[in-house]
Parts: sequence; structure tokens; C-alpha cells
Amino acid sequence: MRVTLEQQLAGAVDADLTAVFGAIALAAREIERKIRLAGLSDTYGAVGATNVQGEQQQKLDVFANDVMMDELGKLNCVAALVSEEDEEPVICDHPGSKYIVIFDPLDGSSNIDVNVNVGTIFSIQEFAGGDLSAAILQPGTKQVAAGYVVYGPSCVMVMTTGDGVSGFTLDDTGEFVRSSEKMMMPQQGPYYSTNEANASTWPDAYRGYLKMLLAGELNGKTYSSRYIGSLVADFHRTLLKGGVFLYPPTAKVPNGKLRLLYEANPMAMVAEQAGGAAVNGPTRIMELQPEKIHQRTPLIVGSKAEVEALQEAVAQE
Ligand code: AHM
Ligand code: MG
Repeated sequence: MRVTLEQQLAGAVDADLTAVFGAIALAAREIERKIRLAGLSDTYGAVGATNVQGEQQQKLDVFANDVMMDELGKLNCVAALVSEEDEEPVICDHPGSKYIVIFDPLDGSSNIDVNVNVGTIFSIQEFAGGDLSAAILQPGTKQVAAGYVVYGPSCVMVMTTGDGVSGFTLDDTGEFVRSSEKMMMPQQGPYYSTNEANASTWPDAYRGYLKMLLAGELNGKTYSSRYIGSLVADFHRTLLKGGVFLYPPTAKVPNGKLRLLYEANPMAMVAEQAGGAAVNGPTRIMELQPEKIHQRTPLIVGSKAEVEALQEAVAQE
């Protein structure tokens, strides 16, 4: 049976949340098209500016951010939009608005120019009124929905509204059509995924953990390495095949590289809904209290067996 994203959401969540997903789907469709044809237009490369993270903004970063802002900003139910690309939240002056949408419009910037998977990551929180700035800084357990779109050989949206994980594939008519239901991550998997070039500056516990995986000491399982450098793609593989993705603290980024609100939290919600886990080392990602919108965190996410083993290794240090 052909079930679109909208059809799955209708009746399962309120009309406003369905509208938020509709806007993300529309934006994703535009971003997918721009990426697919990027080589035929002057779309690759940097714009010459740096974003709030001090990173070079790519033309496609700016395009993706504008499209997400435009589509979501049209909705009366949206109270605020928080983007990796903008220093401050965009406050939408809509009376009675109900949702805060936090996103990384185009993740995996280093892969944009080389025709390798990139993605859009999103986290949706409810806004019950009151102080909007305080409402944005909620732990991940308060997310009402989360997900990502991976622009790969297929364009796929993976999402959860807190009742399991579903995948939708963008079809030729421009609709996201359900292609996976009740997605579950294997309890232990065959891959570890990390930028091993940084391993010499990881804390000892992480180096010991990797040694343990390589020695086949976690339930006798042997591992292969897979790393793309796009969180969406590395996470998507981890979700489907199992194993672990890790971005530990390094000498260069002692608090981790990835951002809590729009990278770690949404991936953590999807992972947990699929039977996996996500920690920052000692602590569950979704229990961290954010202090700043662009806060970074170490991220270890994946199958339960690998994530729990890492948590133990860190606790013993
Ligand atoms: P970005 O938001 O600037 O694209 O950075 C985030 C990306 C993630 O997609 C990926 O997991 C990580 O950076 C890769 O970092 P590194 O190149 O240090 O391995
Ligand atoms: Mg990013």
C-alpha cells in the first residue's frame, strides 16, 4: 500500500505537527533538486563568509537554510526557528504558535562539492507559552519529533514522532512515500564509524574501547570500519546495519565537534526509538541540559551493545 508522509501523520499527530513535517518535506524536495543538479549551475563552493561556528559557509548551506526558513516561517504554528547557520534563533511573531523547530539545514559540508551524501537534520519541540528563549533550551527528552533527510542515491526521510521510526523515499511525483516501517537497529552490529585520524588525541578510554572492538572482545564480534564524514550518512548506515558511530572529544575539539540541539539530540531520539542508544560518554544525550543553542557534545550513538560498552569504558577511567 502506498502511504505518504502526510497520510501516516494524519490522525496520528495534530494538524500543526503534520504541517511542520509538510514544510520540511517541501524544503527537502527543493534542496534535493538543487544538490542533484549542482554541477550544472554555479552552486558548488564557498560563499566567502563564515557561519557562527567559524566555518566556511558553502553556497548550498546558505540555499538550504533559506529554503528551510522560508517554508517553516510561513506556518502560523511555528514559534521559533533555530538553525546551525544563524547565530540567534529566528523568532516568528505568530500568536498562539506551538512548535519550535531546530535544524541543521545541510549537514556534512565537507562532502557537498564531491557528490557524496549530505543531509538535513531536524528536532521539533512543543512550545507551551512563556519565555521562548528558555523553551528552546530543553533537554532532548522534550522533543516531540525528530529526524533527518539523507540526500543519497535515494532521497530518504527518517523520522519519529515518539512512536517508532519510519523511513520515506522521495518518489518521482515529489511525494515522500513510506519505504520502511518500525525500523529497528540491530542490538550489536558489524561496523564502527569514526574519524580515526583523531584517535591519538582521544581520551584513553576511547582508545582502549576501539582496541577492544578490534580485538573482538565485545561478545566475540569482529568489526569493519566505515566512515563518510557526513553524520546523516554514517548514522543512517548505523541505524540499518548496527554498530557504533563515535565523535569523541579530541585535542582540537575537547567538548566534541557535533552540536547537541540539532545533531546529537535528533539522532539520539531516532536511535532510541529504534532500540539503540546515544551518550556523550558517561551520560544519555537526551538528558543533557543545554546551556547554549550551538553547544557541542561528544556523540556516541548506535546499537545498544556497543554504546553501553563505551559507557562502561568511560566510567572505569
Ligand atoms: P558540518 O555541520 O559543518 O557539516 O559538520 C558536521 C559534520 C558531520 O556531518 C560529521 O559527522 C562530522 O562533521 C565529520 O567531522 P570530521 O571531518 O572532523 O570527521
Ligand atoms: Mg552539521
